[in-house]
Amino acid sequence: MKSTAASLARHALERLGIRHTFGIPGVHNTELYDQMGASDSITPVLVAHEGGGAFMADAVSRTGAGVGALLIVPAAGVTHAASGIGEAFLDGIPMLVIAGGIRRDLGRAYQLHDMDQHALLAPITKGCWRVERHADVIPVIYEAYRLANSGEPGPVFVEIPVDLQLMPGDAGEIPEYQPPPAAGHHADDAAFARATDLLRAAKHPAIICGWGAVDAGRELKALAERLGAPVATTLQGLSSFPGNHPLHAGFALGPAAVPASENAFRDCDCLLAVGTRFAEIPTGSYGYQPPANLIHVDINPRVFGANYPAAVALEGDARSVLATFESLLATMPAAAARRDVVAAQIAADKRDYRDQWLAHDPKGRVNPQRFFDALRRQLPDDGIVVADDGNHTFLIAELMPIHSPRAFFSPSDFNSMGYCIPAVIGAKLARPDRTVIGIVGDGAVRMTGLEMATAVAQKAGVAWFVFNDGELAQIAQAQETPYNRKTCTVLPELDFEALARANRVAYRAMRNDAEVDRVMQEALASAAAGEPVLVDVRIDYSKRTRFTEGVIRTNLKRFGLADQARLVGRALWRRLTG
Ligand SMILES: Cc1ncc(C[n+]2csc(CCOP(=O)(O)OP(=O)(O)O)c2C)c(N)n1
Ligand SMILES: [Mg+2]
Repeated sequence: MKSTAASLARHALERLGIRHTFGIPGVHNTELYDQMGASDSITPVLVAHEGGGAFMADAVSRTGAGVGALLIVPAAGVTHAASGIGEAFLDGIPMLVIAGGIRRDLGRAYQLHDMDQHALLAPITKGCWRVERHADVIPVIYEAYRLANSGEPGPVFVEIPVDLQLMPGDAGEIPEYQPPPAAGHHADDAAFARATDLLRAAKHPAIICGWGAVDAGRELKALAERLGAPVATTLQGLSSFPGNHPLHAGFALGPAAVPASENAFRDCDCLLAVGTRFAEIPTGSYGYQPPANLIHVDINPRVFGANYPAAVALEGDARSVLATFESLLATMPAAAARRDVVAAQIAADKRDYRDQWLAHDPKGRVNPQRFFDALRRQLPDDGIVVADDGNHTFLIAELMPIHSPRAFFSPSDFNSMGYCIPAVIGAKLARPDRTVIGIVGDGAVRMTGLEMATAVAQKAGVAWFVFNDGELAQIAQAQETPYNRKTCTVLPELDFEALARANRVAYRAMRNDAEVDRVMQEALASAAAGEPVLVDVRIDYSKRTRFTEGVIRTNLKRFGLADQARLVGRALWRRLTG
């Protein structure tokens, strides 16, 4: 049978259940676009910028309802998309990236978009392919997709040269897609025995979970309750354990953590880490020191010992490993007394921290705790909250309990600003049944804000809350003490109402505490009615998060005494001299 590579690619994507592709057409992929446009099951979504498209695709995958796909031009489309591909790579999110490739049949050099895209993408993808003949189109897409979804997931890249897209060729035998085998575990009985011995013997066991545990909520709850163990989460794993569970201690570990977590983990003598890599954010720039009895569970064995040595390392899928723990510990009496003590302390610490925020005078602006109290009251339990990167991210992590799995997304380890506005759209397209809202900094809005028009075009009813403080706060706050100057972190003014109007989305201002409930209600009603809305939140940033304070302290301690003296001296001098 003779087919064009474009029609073969469409067949593969339809079989894989891809429902949206994100990108922009160009001369190297219009044939692919024509095919996708003719498909009954695939909607090719036109984005404003491929970077936004990549964040949308990433968010589709994070919902768990399918895998996000990009359809982009070579070179310029690839470099634009690279931030979103990099985010998916470091955060372990599957993504299928398809780009056209230059013609190989002309024998000409210096064609448009001619560059080695594979060299560019190699460090931020799990695998890259260039299809060389028609018969390989479907097998290569299937192989790439399988790799994207096996082990620790991640993005993959397939280049389809434009001459193959345009011309029919021998399609060969069309295979069926074979999904990767169900993820189990590769740990032996002896390792499980050592781990369960440590857990049984521990006086203060505790659990930290990351995104790798996001689908293991039931198993985590059962284990935490049996052990009477507090549970902290990473930033990316904020939705891996319900924020309203009595053993939920909160975000991060150590001196940069919320007080409930710092206190609950202080005497920890055995730490069970599930689906986390002890990366920079959850450890507060490595200010946290785990106990020697560290049991580390992860699907990717390269994470073991990367930052902290594990007493026992168990390679495997979180659900599979935790289910095995559950059966091995079935005879252990539940530590009910410990559970009650731990839960009571967590509840008291959370109350106290919340009260501290409520007591802080927002000086006529919006108090962050009042904002998140209203959001939690009005958002359904399974509503999806999407963050960008900045001070607002850590406010969410500390002040907003997330109740359901896969209900919080953030650009975590690649830490790419510009994520939120497009990711909200991707999440809503993948889960039209869910309420999807974004919380985004006024700096990040500038990067991908024109993607709001894409929500209108796709009829995605979503709400974005811009935390409007006039600064790149997360960095400005870190400049304040050591430099006493804010070089390049004070933003030029931007008219958000005009930006909303230009994108044809609704606009609301939330100026102070008195307006929080009403404006929140109006915004969520607008989103529910299918009308995207931008909410300009005059947020008060005068109180620091625990995270920022903890990280600044940890990094200052890292300098030797002489350098500390030099930095403090410079800060004092600048304070005196202005
Ligand atoms: C692409 C990119 N550029 C720069 C940074 C560095 N950075 C991290 S947070 C931040 C401030 C973000 O400012 P804004 O969006 O206003 O959020 P806020 O901190 O004020 O809540 C910056 C510049 C980054 N993470 N990503
Ligand atoms: Mg800001």
